[in-house]
Amino acid sequence: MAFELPELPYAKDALEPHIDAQTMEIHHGKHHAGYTSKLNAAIEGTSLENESIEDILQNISQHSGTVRNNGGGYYNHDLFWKVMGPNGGGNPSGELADAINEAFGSFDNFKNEFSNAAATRFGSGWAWLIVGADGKLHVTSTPNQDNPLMDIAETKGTPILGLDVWEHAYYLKYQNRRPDYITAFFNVINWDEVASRYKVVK
Ligand code: MN3
Repeated sequence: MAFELPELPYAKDALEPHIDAQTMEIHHGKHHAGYTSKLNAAIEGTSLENESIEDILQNISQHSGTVRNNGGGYYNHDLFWKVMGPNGGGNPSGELADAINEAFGSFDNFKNEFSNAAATRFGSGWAWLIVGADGKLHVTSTPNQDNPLMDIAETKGTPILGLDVWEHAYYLKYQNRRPDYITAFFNVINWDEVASRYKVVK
């Protein structure tokens, strides 16, 4: 069974002005589509066709670099689209807000730590908010299309928020100004989605 490119949960221009429509169109329609089709080509005719993407990622050390890069790209972008939205931004509430305060001291401290992880990831990669094996929230980052579900990740856990800091995610609008893109991301985070993911994992 092949993996399918998920539809964007909103219009391509819905995140304007923070993330522009052209970037969304290319990022989803070309980049994410490319990871999906390359993942499918790499697993065709193998036992991985019957596994969930999470199971594949959790045993990624046993699979090829092609599966690692494209399986990560498939999963990471699916999460990325869903944790953003046109009515995003603001602050989390409820038990997610409590967990952020407990782990980082305050929402502002979390925001600084996450932004710093995104800004200092050298080259291409992702910044994450994860639920670790200890049940607590942590900020981490990974190179390329790796993610914290992978058994090879330095810091493992279940991601509930992710930010793509590959240049393809921001260069058309922000050029080399990655920090401006990171600031803009906080205006489109769908905290309800992040909170419901937290509820499932914790
Ligand atoms: Mn990307």
